[in-house]
Amino acid sequence: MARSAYNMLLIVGCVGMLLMLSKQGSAEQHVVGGKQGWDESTDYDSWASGQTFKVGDTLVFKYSPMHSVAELGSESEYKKCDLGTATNSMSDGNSVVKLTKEGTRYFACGTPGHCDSGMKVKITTVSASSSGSSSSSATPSSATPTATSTSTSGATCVSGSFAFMGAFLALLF
Ligand SMILES: [Cu+2]
Repeated sequence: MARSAYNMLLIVGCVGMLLMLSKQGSAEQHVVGGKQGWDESTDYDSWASGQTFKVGDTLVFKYSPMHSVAELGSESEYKKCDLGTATNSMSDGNSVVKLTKEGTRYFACGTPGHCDSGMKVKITTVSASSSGSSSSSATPSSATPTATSTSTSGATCVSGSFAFMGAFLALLF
């Protein structure tokens, strides 16, 4: 009797915690380039492949005044670093871009020569409901962050269950 009540609580607490986590984790902020930020020394392809960009997430470009951010209209402009038709040019040093829909967007630094030396990034946004696993087939390296977040929420789930049980026991006695 007591044992099954304990199990029930564990399950209810666990499910509740996971639901809360999935709601909180729905909109993420991606600092482009990670700790390095937006500069010439970062490998943006490998940075982007380790991230899952979902509709509703935001990109944050952090950079010094020698750089800027310009959005390019197409894959070919991105490949050629053709900044002639760039839209949405930003130079405030802390540029926030909201990913409002699925698809691929292209960004490059507007300072002459920087895009050609690799200061550009391609962001592919997936629907908010798709899990990290759907994109992991295309980008194998995203498997690592997915595994990390799963184990983190697992640990939170267990501790959350104990907190839930504690609250319940406090009500009883
Ligand atoms: Cu630059």
